[in-house]
Amino acid sequence: MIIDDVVIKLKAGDGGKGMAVFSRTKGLKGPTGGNGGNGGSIYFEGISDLTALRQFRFRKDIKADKGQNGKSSLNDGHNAEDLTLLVPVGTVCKNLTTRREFEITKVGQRELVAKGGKRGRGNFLFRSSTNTSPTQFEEGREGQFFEFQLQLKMIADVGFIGFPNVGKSSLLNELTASKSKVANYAFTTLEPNLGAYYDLILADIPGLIEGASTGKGLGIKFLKHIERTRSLFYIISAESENPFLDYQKVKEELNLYNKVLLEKPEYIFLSKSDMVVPEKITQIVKDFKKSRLERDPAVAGQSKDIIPISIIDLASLEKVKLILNKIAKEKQISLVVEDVVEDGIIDN
Ligand SMILES: Nc1nc2c(ncn2[C@@H]2O[C@H](COP(=O)(O)OP(=O)(O)OP(=O)(O)O)[C@@H](O)[C@H]2O)c(=O)[nH]1
Ligand SMILES: [Mg+2]
Repeated sequence: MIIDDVVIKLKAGDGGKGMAVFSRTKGLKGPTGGNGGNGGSIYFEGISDLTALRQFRFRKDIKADKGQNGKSSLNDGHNAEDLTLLVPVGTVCKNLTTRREFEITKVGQRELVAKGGKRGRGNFLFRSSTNTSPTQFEEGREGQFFEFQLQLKMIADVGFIGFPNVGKSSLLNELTASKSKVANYAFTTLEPNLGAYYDLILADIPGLIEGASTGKGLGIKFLKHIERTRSLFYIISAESENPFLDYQKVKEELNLYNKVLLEKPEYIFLSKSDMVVPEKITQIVKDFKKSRLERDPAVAGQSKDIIPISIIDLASLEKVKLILNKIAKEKQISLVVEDVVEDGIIDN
């Protein structure tokens, strides 16, 4: 089970207390109280494991160690170790106290999220020409305490969307090594499934139903996982009474959730094409194109075709792969451009 939204409490370690002590030993006479150690800080660090938020399921109170108290004979207490929590790339981290928000976008990215308390000074450091026997010492400072909300926005390249039972998981399994559960009833998929097609991450999300954007079915919880995708694959069943209406209903749910989803390049597939006679497929494809030209001006510039596919028709799956190869190529180009911009080679 993927954990994608969790609130945790972070308490950085307090600083250790300074010591106030006097030595009577010859050669070391006077104040010899050591300083405390600094408290441990807490960091987040990005990793590629999308399931990493699972560690917080039963571990919501996280504390870094305190610094050790100062000791006699000028011995300082040890600094506490910092604590590093590994969170998946694509996690939006919101400090609920300060409202600061940032995102972990890269593997190895490290962010300080709760600073450890500073050490307290021992009485040795308080001596001066006017006070050679200070009794002062400091308590360590408190480590920071914050509540954080961690939300995973998966970074998939292609999102599969459509009504329940249209074959989204079956398609994912055919294209990747994913072993998503497939069955002939609605809501078989309860959590998003990911699969890798070479360098592309494909995400199959639970089926949407009308009203998903307002919380019906399982839909809305998972729509955030497709906010970041490069492209969307709409999967419409050939067994549907009205494939174009299905397509429009799914789009409307996306529109109500976040208009930006409609701006993504889209590809539309007519699944289970083997269940319908070829003449009917031809008719659906023709009607679909016509309706889309008339009623869907938002997709100007995109292909208006619905592409028949079936998991038992290998030639049709090859067509899907050609599209994925094209998306993979575009991704490579855009990653190179992003790197170049980041390295400052392109500078405007
Ligand atoms: N004949 C035929 N059956 C298919 C095809 N693709 C999927 N199916 C069947 O359709 C049913 C639903 O498939 P799933 O892949 O579970 O559908 P889904 O869209 O993931 O469903 P949800 O997870 O409920 O949203 C299963 O019984 C599949 O075996 C296809 O191309 N042809
Ligand atoms: Mg499924």
